[in-house]
Amino acid sequence: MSTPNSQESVPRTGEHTRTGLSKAALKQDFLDNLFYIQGRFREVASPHDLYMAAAFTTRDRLLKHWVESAQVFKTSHARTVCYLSAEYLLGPHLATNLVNLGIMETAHEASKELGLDLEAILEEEEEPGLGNGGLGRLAACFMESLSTCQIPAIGYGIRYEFGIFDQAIEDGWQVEKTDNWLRNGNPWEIPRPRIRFAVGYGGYTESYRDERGQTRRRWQPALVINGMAYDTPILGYRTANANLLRLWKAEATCSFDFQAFNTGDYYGAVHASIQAETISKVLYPNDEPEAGKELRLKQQYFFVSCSVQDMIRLHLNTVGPLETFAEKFVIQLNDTHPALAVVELMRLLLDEHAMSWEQAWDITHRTFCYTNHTLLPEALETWSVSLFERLLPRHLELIYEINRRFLDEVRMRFLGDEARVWRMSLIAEGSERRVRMANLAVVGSRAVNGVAKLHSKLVKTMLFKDFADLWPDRFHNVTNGVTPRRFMVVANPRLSKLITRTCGHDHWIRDLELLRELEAHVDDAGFQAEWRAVKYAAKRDLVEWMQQTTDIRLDPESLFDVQAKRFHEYKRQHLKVLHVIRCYQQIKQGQTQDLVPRAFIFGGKAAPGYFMAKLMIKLINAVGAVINNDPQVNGWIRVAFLPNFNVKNSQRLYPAADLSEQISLAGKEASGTGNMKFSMNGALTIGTLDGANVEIREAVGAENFFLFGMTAEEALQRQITGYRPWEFYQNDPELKSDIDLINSGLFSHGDTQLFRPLTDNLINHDPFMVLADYRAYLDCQKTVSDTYKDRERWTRMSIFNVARIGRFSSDRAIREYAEHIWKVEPRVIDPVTEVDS
Ligand code: Z2T
Repeated sequence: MSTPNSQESVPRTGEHTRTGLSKAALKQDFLDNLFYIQGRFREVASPHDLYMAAAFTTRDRLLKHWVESAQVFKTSHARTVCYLSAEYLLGPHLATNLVNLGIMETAHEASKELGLDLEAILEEEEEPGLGNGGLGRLAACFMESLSTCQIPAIGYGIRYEFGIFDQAIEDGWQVEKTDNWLRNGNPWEIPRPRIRFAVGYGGYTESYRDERGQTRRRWQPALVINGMAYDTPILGYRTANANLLRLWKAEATCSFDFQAFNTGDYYGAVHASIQAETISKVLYPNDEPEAGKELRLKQQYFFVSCSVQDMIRLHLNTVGPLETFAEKFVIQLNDTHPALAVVELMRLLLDEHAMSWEQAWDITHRTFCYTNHTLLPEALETWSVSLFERLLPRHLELIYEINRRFLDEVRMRFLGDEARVWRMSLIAEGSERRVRMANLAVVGSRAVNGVAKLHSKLVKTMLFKDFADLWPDRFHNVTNGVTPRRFMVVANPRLSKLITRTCGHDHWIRDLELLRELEAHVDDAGFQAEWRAVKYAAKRDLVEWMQQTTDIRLDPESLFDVQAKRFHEYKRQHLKVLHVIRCYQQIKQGQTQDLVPRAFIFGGKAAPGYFMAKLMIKLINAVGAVINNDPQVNGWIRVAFLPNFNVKNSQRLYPAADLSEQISLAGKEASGTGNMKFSMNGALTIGTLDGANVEIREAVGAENFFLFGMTAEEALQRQITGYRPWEFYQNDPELKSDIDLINSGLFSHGDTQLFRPLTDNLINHDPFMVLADYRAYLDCQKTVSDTYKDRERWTRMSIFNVARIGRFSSDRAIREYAEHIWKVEPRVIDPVTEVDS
């Protein structure tokens, strides 16, 4: 529903309304923006000028929906989801916004008539890489699906000045380059200088008497900085709903400390403002917490405090008294990074709004929900009590009080079970006492969920077993999903057009289960040929791009075998390398009967401080250098490392993949989301029964999935009974010879030590059981090769993968959250009618 007011507030000046969707309107507004915003004529415009003009032209069209949505949500008091995430891996905005506005085709035609190439303009965009990997990308997919599903939502996070580093490969090693994504300006964000909040750090707490003579506690921080809001509209697919992504930038409370200035300490005064700005300066490039990083805790508290203060302001301005806060807002914690929000809401309700503990806790507890994204113990966040005390003394007091009341409940329920009390405490006791953020998140939330069926089961039965004993109904599963708008329509227009033509409609884009209609065509030889042609064209595109960026030549006729994801031992990129080396040795020995020509393509970043992950990257490039330059083998196999795997580059990769490598040790990968993106683009999966692989296999059919390896249970059992990797090394001559070849120096110009840390670790410790799964993996890869030789069979399997992948749309995930976790309903925004289309 649109209010009469907002109808009139959309400027209408004849044909070019700045919001019209016709080709004529797009052309005129593009030229206007080029002139009035970039200050350029068409003739002298740089590619970047053209991109900016296209972005502003598109943004104008978003703003109409966004302002309208905000107005309706505000006046109708719509229940709103607040998604709190330290990371948003958004990827380029322009193409997805054009698709969601329904004007991609029109924009293509408009560009052509202006003598411009829209593809080249899209290439110009530098993506906001405000995340590390799956967790940050999931937040971005969820924001898009929230709008598409028409659920009122605000995403809160940090406006990092530098996102995830750009990866260069030099001499085979990863080299990190700073990501200066704001350098040329960001046309998608709207600064909100009026939306600022003060955030305190340090200082002390004290008791005092309030006006009514009551004794209360308060916090006197030693340092106060400001957070300022930057808003980015996120439009849904073909809806008028546009939600808000609100990212906070840190700044000094006043840019001049006059006291210091007057005493002549000019430098000191400016220094304070630089210190404050440091807080939102850079994203931590680790997918695991870095021990004791004070700035990281400051970042977490910074964005959490701004966000909760913003919600309280919104509530007071629209609904009224805070008693109904939990009815208006539900807060979703994306892992424990924003778990401090539980304590911050308590602090604000108690200290600033004078609520009783009971009422404040009731509201807080009914507001929060928490998603866990990992079982790896090293990835579970804890902060030392002493750091907490120094940085957030009032919050530590509140955590102690939450803990005291909580542990009383545990003692009451499990009489005399002090071991359980120790395990469940929010404070880990030991030589250094630490705050357990995951326990805080579970205690503070009304719902806790994992991100795939297997993961959620392990969350409930292993990680948080004690909590599930106490509160069994608190634990849920919501399997992850990804947005088909970006990962199919934008990334793979050829496939999308083929699907639309075959189905006779494009409703599948908003209702992905409709892809099932493709099954009716799976035996149609003509359709199969078109399907293969689409994949071949995508492979050719990738070949060309790889040639330009890395100088590596790939053959589009070969099987494109791809592993692209963050580098981590548990993801087992080294298992893939052992397979590559096995193929190499087989070819060298003239045994090619089991092979098909393959391109082994790797992509992914390693945390800068993760030595083993960086060594794996070096190993891949070293093996590649030998293989690619050996004419005896390079007709069969090639190895390519695609540098700087980010959202933009991922969109080149998914459409071109024949085989998707999802080979983590079972029980370690919480869900995986790349697995879904590959499958959506017609790649077949070789994978373990880990994370969402289990459900993908169920959905596409076991006969269309290459399964290998131990189950999570078997892996656990083996760990318990004692795993001896050297036995595998000794007993399997091929495995031994593959590892020995690495140590021979063949791939390292005679250096027999370079890869020792990796090979020694495999033989002696192998924490992720690479050697135990090696033989099963190679056997399975033989099945892959055999299957690929039967092109028709492979094509049918590929079609089945796409036809049955509908469940893994993030729209489905969001609807499950909405119904089972958030209890929130869609709120449809009626589009303001166009005057010129
Ligand atoms: C991350 O990307 C994931 C988990 C984390 O645990 C941290 C980061 Cl940065 C704290 C990933 C999981 O590894 C992956 O399995 C999952 O699909 C993804 O989150 C989204 O849930």
